[in-house]
Amino acid sequence: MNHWDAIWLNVNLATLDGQSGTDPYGSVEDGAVAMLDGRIAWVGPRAALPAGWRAQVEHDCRGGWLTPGLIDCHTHLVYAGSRAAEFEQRLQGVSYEEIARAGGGILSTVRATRAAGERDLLRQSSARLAALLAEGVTTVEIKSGYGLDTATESRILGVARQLAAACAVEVKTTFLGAHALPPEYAGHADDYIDLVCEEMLPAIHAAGLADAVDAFCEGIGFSPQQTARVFERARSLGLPVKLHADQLSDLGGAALAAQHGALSADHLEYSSQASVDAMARAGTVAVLLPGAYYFLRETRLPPVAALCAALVPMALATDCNPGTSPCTSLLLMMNMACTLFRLTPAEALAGVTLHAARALGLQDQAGRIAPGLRADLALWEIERPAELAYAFGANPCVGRYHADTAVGTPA
Ligand code: DI6
Ligand code: FE
Repeated sequence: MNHWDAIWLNVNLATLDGQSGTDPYGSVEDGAVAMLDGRIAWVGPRAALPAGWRAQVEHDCRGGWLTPGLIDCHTHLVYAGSRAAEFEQRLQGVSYEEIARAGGGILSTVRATRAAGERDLLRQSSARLAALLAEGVTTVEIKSGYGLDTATESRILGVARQLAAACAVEVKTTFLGAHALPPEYAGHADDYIDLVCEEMLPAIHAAGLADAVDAFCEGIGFSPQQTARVFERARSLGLPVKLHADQLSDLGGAALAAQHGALSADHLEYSSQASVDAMARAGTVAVLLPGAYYFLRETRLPPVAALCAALVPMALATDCNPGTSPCTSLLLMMNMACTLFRLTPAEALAGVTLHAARALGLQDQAGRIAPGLRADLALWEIERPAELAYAFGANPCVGRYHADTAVGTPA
């Protein structure tokens, strides 16, 4: 008995499991974790290890801290080109919405992405993914939304699937056809939604390219009615939904998402108390995106106190995208969530593990160090877990272990 594939020793654990008021990290000092067949087989204090255990590989963690592998639950990381010129325009005082309405913004990235070949898209995206992984990320969600036609949306999601195969990372794909109105449908948004519902979504679903469906419900995006149509089609195909909600204005997006049983509602700067209450009732996770808040120089804060009071789980993500968050650091997002949104460092860590897993429907697979879950782990050279949110621009990750890489490999 107790013959394991690998064991981690000489280590402290932030398990994020069984969080209590006194220790929100679920800490185990001088702990041990064992893996069998890619799953966590044992976790606890080293002193409580069963007698006679054996393991093929012993990882000496040199007194560092092991956390669940980090989960970036909201990215648009497969795209081509850059929007540095728009950044310069915005710094001159032109707003994000003005740029979008003039045909720039998302549509400028759509032009670059449609023009890019698959290899080029893969190369540009791999570099961004590598930066995330270097900080201990083991699961990443990747959205489409820069194609806005069936062929390009499929190419983006296909590249996301290829990245998963190539990089020892769990990838969850999300179809975001309703991200912006493509130029060929200008003035005909309802017709584009017909295309999304009747052609794109069924084709992408049939090809097995989407794990979930998202939309951009906003003045410069799609109306609540159009969003509801996309959600109804997604649900009819058995796909879970999530939503870019209340980022620039309050269209009641988060409440709409909750009514459709969404896994998450994301951004939320303009969400009302009624939306927060609807999310709480539906069990919809709030995904906060401090990178977009910061980069757009937004001043309206997401309703963090109301979310906490309503016990809505708060996840954090990079929103990695060329227009509002050209960022590949989940650790930086943890710091910003504390400094800008007043989360605690423990809430920030839960936001990129425990709650991020729930935002992807993976709560039984990832996001905690607990028996039966995937052995996705990150090892940090730190003295206490709060250091992960405290230092910005530093990367104390010294090991990244992904369940599918047999016995786990250091970063
Ligand atoms: N909201 C965002 O922050 C990203 N998409 C969205 O719906 C930004 C996309 C972009 O500007 O390229
Ligand atoms: Fe986004």
